[in-house]
Amino acid sequence: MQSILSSWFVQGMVKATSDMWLKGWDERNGGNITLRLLPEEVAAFQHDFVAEPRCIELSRAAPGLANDWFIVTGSGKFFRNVQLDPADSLALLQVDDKGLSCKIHWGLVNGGVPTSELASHFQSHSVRKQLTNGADRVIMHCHATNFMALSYVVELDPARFTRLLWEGSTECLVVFPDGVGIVPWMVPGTDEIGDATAKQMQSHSLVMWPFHGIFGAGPTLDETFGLIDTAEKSSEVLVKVISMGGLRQSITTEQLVALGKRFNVNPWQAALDTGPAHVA
Ligand code: 2HA
Ligand code: ZN
Repeated sequence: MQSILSSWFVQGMVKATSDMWLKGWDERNGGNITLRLLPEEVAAFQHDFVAEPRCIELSRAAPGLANDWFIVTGSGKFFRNVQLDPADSLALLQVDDKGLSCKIHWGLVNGGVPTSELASHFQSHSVRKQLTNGADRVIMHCHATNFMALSYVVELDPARFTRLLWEGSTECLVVFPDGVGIVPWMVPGTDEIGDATAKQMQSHSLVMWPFHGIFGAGPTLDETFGLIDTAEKSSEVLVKVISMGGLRQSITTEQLVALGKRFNVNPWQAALDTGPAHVA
């Protein structure tokens, strides 16, 4: 019998959290990941489940996720430590048939609860699951350093900020043609920031939490990590460019349109229309 520790989803969470730790995006207990799983993917590991699963009430009902399975990072757990002891840091849970609570079937062996950002994750999962016909299965949050740094100096307008990132690296428009949403600074771990984030997830796969970090949505752990990594790479270039005195030349609107055509993506019109990026 295969141990759940060697399952693709536990190993995938180990890889994602380890890579994010090495990137410097997840100091201490910063960051959280949730991955939606299909019943047939977890069925083979029932022999590792606890006999009496603990039940956790959800702060906000998630009827769109009724009966769904998730593997999630634990509240207060360090990404650095997931690779050392996945069973202590991760939880495998199933939402009940009304979307009001969830049961922890594996993990958090030394106690604890799922990520403090479960509200933002579940509200965003509900939106992305419906929007993508079930294709999106991952919500990922971290404190990507350069992306955060930009939030202190750029205009906090989603179309203007998207345009800036698209110009910061040629890959960006192809990887996130829907652009980046922005919520106001809000207290983390609340239903309110969850609502605001999920609303942005209706039209963007990336959302900025100013002075805090980034939320990304995608079909797999690799894709979602890659999405955040691409936005962070462009942010790093832009931090350097702005530190050297700002943009002297950049990718033009016509070139961005050509890029979209070549790679068969539909760039967010508002970010094309807003005109060339500049940072005051
Ligand atoms: O889990 O990153 O936003 C720690 C956080 C909260
Ligand atoms: Zn955070």
